[in-house]
Amino acid sequence: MRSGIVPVVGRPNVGKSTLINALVGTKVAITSARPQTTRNVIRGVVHRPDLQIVLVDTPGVHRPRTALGERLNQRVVESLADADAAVFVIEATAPIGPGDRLVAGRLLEAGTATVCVVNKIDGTSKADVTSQLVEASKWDFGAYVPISATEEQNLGPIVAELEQVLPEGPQYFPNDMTSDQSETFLIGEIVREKFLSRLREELPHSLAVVVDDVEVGDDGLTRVHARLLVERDSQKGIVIGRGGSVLQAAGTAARAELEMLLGTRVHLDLRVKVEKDWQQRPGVIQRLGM
Ligand SMILES: Nc1nc2c(ncn2[C@@H]2O[C@H](COP(=O)(O)OP(=O)(O)OP(=O)(O)O)[C@@H](O)[C@H]2O)c(=O)[nH]1
Ligand SMILES: [Mg+2]
Repeated sequence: MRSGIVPVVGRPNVGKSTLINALVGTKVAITSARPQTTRNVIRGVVHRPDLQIVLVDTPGVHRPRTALGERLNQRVVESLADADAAVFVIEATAPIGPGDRLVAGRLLEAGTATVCVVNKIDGTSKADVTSQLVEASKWDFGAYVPISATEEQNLGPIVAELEQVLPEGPQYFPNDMTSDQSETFLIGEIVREKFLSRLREELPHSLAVVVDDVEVGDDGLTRVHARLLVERDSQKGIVIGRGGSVLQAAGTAARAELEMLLGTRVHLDLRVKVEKDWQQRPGVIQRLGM
């Protein structure tokens, strides 16, 4: 069989995680309109007859302002070191910028066989997509594929291109495994996703979710205990919202999705805790698996 490790790279918010979920066929990574949603290196597996593609979701490459930011960028560069190929995602809805060029430069330096994907073609005109493809082809990557990850448009050619460049190799994951992350990790991420979409500006970057306990009861009820970490006292109130409105709405949305994921009823116990400047503290970053 052909198989390989394929990092999916690009600047924040271009749709890397959305694309991985679409290719894998199930949610392995959370997505949001906020940049820097992905913080951990997550593997999602595409299974086809005689083909296994291990997609590696990576944090968006950006200018680092914190210890966490620096660590995230480092992860991306490291991910290229043992890559068999890469998927480089840019978006059709915005001009190619310094962030895209930075990632392109890294890929060309590393000499990784790369499929350049122009995402979000549903959000702009054909003419814009064409000019973006022309602009991007100056980088001279092996293949270019215009797609919409949300509409699942034109994803087949990505798999076909990767199949051509991947070597003969082992089956890395069993057939029924689509991600290397634990259920507990995904539970925490789903909770974080529901808050990201409800919080504005800088706060999303200050939020982390720690799942302390998942108890499966005999009564068909799963009890999930999680802590929401924020960096400052002032942020605590924002995460809770006026009269508990944010906590309530995000909690309800998270519980609904967790019930689908786990196939049981779910009781979600959320606490908000201030952990001063956790992003600057390597100990905390490590504890969160980042
Ligand atoms: N219109 C449109 N929006 C998309 C498409 N793909 C992704 N998005 C949206 O773009 C936003 C970012 O998507 P993500 O998948 O979280 O992006 P990412 O590259 O993983 O972002 P980071 O993890 O922050 O680096 C979300 O709001 C998605 O719904 C697409 O094909 N079309
Ligand atoms: Mg992501």
